[in-house]
Amino acid sequence: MKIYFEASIRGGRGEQSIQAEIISLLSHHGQVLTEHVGDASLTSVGENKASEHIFERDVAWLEEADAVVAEVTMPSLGVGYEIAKAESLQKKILCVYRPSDDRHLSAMIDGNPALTTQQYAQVGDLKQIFDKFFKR
Ligand code: 6K6
Repeated sequence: MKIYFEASIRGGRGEQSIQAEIISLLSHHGQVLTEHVGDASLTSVGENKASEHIFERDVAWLEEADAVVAEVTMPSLGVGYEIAKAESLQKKILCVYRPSDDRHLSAMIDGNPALTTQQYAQVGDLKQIFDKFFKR
């Protein structure tokens, strides 16, 4: 199982440590193609590579992936793009987020019947969510 994990980079790196924990959980279900997303040394400036290179590499990985998991708590243009791209490629997509009183998930994600969307409170809650998603 090849898993494309996506989460905010230039949208903000405040979720990085949670992203790293999610990658660790996902690695029990297959090969995570995008491990760099959780890398603490990757700042909101991103990798020291040209944007064109990153775009081409990430789209190729998306095409190769069997499943896509998106952490959407931190809004990110790149993640929104990747979700739409994955949908057009007919990938199996899971979006996870932590709800809060002052933050609401975009209706374009929450209202999309092609996506499986799950709320969680703590990273530990994701184990059961991932077990169920990857069993289907
Ligand atoms: C390169 C040079 C300067 O900044 C960069 C950005 N580096 C990235 N490296 C790898 N993947 C990236 C990069 N930027 C965006 N992505 C992809 O978009 C990842 O797969 C993330 O899921 C998503 C994050 O989008 P933004 O808009 O939050 O950056």
